[in-house]
Amino acid sequence: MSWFQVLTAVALSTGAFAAPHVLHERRHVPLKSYARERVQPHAIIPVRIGLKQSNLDSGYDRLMEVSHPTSSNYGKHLSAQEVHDLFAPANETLDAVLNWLGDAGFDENDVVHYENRGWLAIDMPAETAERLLSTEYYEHTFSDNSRIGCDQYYLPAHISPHVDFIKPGVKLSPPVKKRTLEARGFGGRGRGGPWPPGPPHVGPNPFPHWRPPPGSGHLPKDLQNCSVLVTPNCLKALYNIPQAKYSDPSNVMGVYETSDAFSVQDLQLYFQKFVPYIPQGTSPSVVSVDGGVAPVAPGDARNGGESDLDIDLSYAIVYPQKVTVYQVDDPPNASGQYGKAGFLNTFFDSIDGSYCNYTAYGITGDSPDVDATYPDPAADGYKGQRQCGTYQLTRVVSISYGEAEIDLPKAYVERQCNEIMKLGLQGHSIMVASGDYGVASFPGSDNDTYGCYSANGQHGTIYNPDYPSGCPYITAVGGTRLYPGQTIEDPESAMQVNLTAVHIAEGRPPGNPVLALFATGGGFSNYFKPPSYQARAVSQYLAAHAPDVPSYVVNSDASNVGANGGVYNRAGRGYPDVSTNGAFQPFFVNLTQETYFGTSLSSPIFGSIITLINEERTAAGKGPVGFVNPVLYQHPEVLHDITNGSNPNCGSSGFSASTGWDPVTGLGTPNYPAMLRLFLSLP
Ligand SMILES: *[C@@H]1O[C@H](CO)[C@@H](O)[C@H](O)[C@H]1NC(C)=O
Ligand SMILES: *[C@@H]1O[C@H](CO)[C@@H](O)[C@H](O)[C@H]1NC(C)=O
Ligand SMILES: *[C@@H]1O[C@H](CO)[C@@H](O)[C@H](O)[C@H]1NC(C)=O
Ligand SMILES: *[C@@H]1O[C@H](CO)[C@@H](O)[C@H](O)[C@H]1NC(C)=O
Ligand SMILES: *[C@@H]1O[C@H](CO)[C@@H](O)[C@H](O)[C@H]1NC(C)=O
Ligand SMILES: *[C@@H]1O[C@H](CO)[C@@H](O)[C@H](O)[C@H]1NC(C)=O
Ligand SMILES: CC(=O)N[C@H]1CO[C@H](CO)[C@@H](O)[C@@H]1O
Ligand SMILES: CC(=O)N[C@H]1CO[C@H](CO)[C@@H](O)[C@@H]1O
Repeated sequence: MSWFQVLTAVALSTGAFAAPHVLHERRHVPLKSYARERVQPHAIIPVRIGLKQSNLDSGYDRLMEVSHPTSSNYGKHLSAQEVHDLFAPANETLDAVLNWLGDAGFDENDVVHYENRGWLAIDMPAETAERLLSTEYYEHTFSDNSRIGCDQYYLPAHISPHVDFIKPGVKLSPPVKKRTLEARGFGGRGRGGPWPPGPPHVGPNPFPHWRPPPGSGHLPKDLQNCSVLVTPNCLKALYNIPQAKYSDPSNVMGVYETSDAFSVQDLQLYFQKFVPYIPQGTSPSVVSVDGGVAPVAPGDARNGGESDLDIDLSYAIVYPQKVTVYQVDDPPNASGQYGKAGFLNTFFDSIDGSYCNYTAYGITGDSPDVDATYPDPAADGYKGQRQCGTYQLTRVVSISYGEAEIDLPKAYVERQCNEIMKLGLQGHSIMVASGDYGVASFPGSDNDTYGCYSANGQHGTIYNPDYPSGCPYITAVGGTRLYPGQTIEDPESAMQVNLTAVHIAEGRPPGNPVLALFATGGGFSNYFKPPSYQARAVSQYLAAHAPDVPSYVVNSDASNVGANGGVYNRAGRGYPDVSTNGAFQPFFVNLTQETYFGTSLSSPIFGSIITLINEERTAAGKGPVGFVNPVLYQHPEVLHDITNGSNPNCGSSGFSASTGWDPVTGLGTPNYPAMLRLFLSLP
């Protein structure tokens, strides 16, 4: 360790506190409305300092270099080491921050420097942290947990430029919500019932009096009912997907899960009925991140459906290829359940080596409940060390979880998005479900029944874009559907299902009014601009098809969201990028077949299709496709443009699907043979 060698000769232990401070981060909306009290002065807070990384401004260009179809370096992905070296914080950044901590009286043994050089971890009493950052730490009480944070904090002027952000800080991560899980109590199980409550679903036969449409007579029997019961055969017919034949170990399909867990028996029932060539007993490998546990028994409260259906769909498309589940966080306090951590952090740590050694140093003790920390002191908690760089990430991973972008500080979101960029540089393809309530976030988000946003004089009328869909380095997947009179030969529409009406048709109570607005998530980020690969698509959409509602142009700290009565940011990154069917699909959960809805279904379908393309490229001696957006925006002709339907919410009409890219269905649904030809033609 050399950092004390660079200390100035007069290292005053008060210097760190006396230096002139500048405001580093402030919450737009102070958290005063929650019950809270000052953290006890002697309580130990695990402080994490995110260092500014170098070369991040060139990250986008580096990613385009390996992902854009016209680049001569297409497909020449970087190794993990090359990526780490490229972005590691500059030595002067590290030296400056270590000197500052040294001035404050910390010893080098107090500070843990994470392997990828992005983070410093240091445990300190609350009163010390408060002096260091000129702030006050509060413990905020929520219904089932409490989290620490502050409304703003300051750093010395010469340190601020070297620091991304500090945790705990202005970020109080909201409880992480599963795409479909947020519809808690909506899908048949009552409010207050078991957790997780499961994705929205209805009975096995949503249209009891339905008969195959007249135009379906010439179709094979198993394809006649595809408008009301979307089986794997229907999906394959819609997108011309052949039965898979490869199983190269490099192309195992990955799915991310937290808290929710699959049941082996449910998978078998699905395979038996809908994909009978998959042998009974087939089940995914489970990578347990920080104590994640799966599978569970069919009747377990954690078997809410999300994992079952992600795995069912992946196998149905990629078998004989294998599937790996990243089961993230220990069950009693899994982040999805108690919202203790940004929901992707522990996952990215486990595959990217940043949070190691956290508990190996420093003071442990009565640390208040801040982030998911391991070993977890809870009775059934995970007792091991936090995992860091332990696992290889599969080439493709599908994530059907998300939250409202605006609930996370911009710097936090940008930093996590950069991690996704680094994975793209290494040749990984990350898919995420784009959301299920149209232009709103989850019902209940931001204290709004419909999940809409309120600010700048507007109440529940501002659109509420999704995280991580707004990240320009991810492939956000929206949902589509057929209408009951249609067949697989008709074009699909945007996924928009009045679940209230379906409930009534089934003779059930109508349920929450939000269910009438169930529709594919889409819109424009408040934190990211349209990336260059998307800029033309977005401007064409806005020029020709902008909805008849006021908009705003977001400012650099996103504090003017909703200004002048605007309801969406017309200068934002648009999402989704692509879409696939996300309605009327049958799954077995807790041994019972029901019919499921949501972009949770769409993301694993699209990810599995990318896996098939990677397999063909492997067979042709080529590498993985990595980040697919630049190729797809350059060649929208390999997707079926979806031009019907919309995603209304927040008291207005939302956006409409239209010719070309739109913030409802993106570029459209896969035309597999055309996509394959294109990707095989690239180096
Ligand atoms: C940064 O520090 C490391 C280790 O002290 C050293 O090996 C490296 O050469 C330094 N890099 C630069 C650019 O000074
Ligand atoms: C299709 O729907 C009809 C009418 O409900 C039903 O009789 C038939 O069994 C269904 N076919 C399949 C393959 O599910
Ligand atoms: C699973 O089904 C069984 C039998 O119907 C039921 O008793 C149990 O409560 C169900 N489990 C959950 C979590 O819904
Ligand atoms: C949420 O809304 C309720 C009812 O409108 C209100 O009483 C409460 O203060 C709001 N809470 C926050 C945090 O805005
Ligand atoms: C949804 O369906 C219900 C029942 O048919 C109807 O009352 C309601 O107006 C519909 N809502 C929308 C937004 O279509
Ligand atoms: C277009 O979408 C509307 C709902 O927005 C639906 O009622 C209609 O059937 C769809 N038309 C076609 C041709 O798919
Ligand atoms: C992954 C990592 O950084 N591991 C380190 C944790 O700390 C021990 C002791 O200093 C090192 O030996 C490991 O390399
Ligand atoms: C099952 C379990 O140990 N749950 C714990 C999760 O964390 C909360 C505090 O955030 C505890 O109260 C629970 O006991």
